[in-house]
Amino acid sequence: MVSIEQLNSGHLPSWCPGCGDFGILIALKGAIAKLGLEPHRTVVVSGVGCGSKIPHFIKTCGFESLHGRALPPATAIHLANHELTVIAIGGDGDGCGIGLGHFMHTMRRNLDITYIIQDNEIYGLTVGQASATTKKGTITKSTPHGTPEDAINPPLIALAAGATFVARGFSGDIPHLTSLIAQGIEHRGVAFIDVFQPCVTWRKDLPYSLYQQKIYKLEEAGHDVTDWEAAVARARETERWPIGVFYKVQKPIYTDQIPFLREKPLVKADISNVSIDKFVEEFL
Ligand SMILES: Cc1ncc(C[n+]2csc(CCOP(=O)(O)OP(=O)(O)O)c2C)c(N)n1
Ligand SMILES: [Mg+2]
Repeated sequence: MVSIEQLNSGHLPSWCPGCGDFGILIALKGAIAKLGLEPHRTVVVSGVGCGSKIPHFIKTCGFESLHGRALPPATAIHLANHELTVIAIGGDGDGCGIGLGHFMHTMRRNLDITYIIQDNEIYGLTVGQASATTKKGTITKSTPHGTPEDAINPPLIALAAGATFVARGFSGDIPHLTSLIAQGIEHRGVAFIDVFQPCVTWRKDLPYSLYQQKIYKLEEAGHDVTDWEAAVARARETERWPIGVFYKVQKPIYTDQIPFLREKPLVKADISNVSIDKFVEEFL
């Protein structure tokens, strides 16, 4: 068992005061503590961005990758040792812009990993350009006349790509977000969680109070999490913003379908009889 305090890395976040990433960090630590995960068997993998600094602030194994590349190393770590708990996390720019291909392919593969998008609807670290989730018409540093493009809807992408667990949380509701992350980690299969994360510096037009006014909880609305079409309809809502679990079903996971991975993780495979020289000769 590990407490939230024991998950403190000793490095203090340099996020702006009031940043929604603080709530996500607390919720992630809370979920790991709640599930009793062992820090040395838990890996937090990120991309590049303000939010992607998170592996520095949590005392588990961690890897900060390149921009848009949280999911490829997370996939590799999982496939090398699927007994580890792998949590990939990154911004909306990271996952819905440069990393969108990885996002969709990871969802369709049903790898048993969790992917969290810190969705502040802006490129935070590079000081305020519109991202793929910035809503049409929004004025940002890079779109002084309002962004002309329709925004990407991350839960809808995950549902379309075949994810088996799709949820949305709000960094201003830490107990609810903690529960969603814990449910995502516990889910056998890929779990996607989009998190409304206010950016208090570059999205002053999207404050905590607006989220609080707009959001409602799916679990209080009689939503059936096994109904894909109902999940799609909820994910497409714009007047009110649902949070909670949109969709959750069981399907065979990736590693169960590969005979040698079903038996044991790759790191435990006996390679004493494998001649590396033979491979080198063949491939070089
Ligand atoms: C290949 C590459 N392209 C662009 C950048 C510059 N860059 C760094 S962070 C970032 C966007 C960050 O936005 P987001 O992923 O939403 O994270 P946030 O800072 O909002 O948490 C960009 C474009 C980079 N580091 N690498
Ligand atoms: Mg962002």
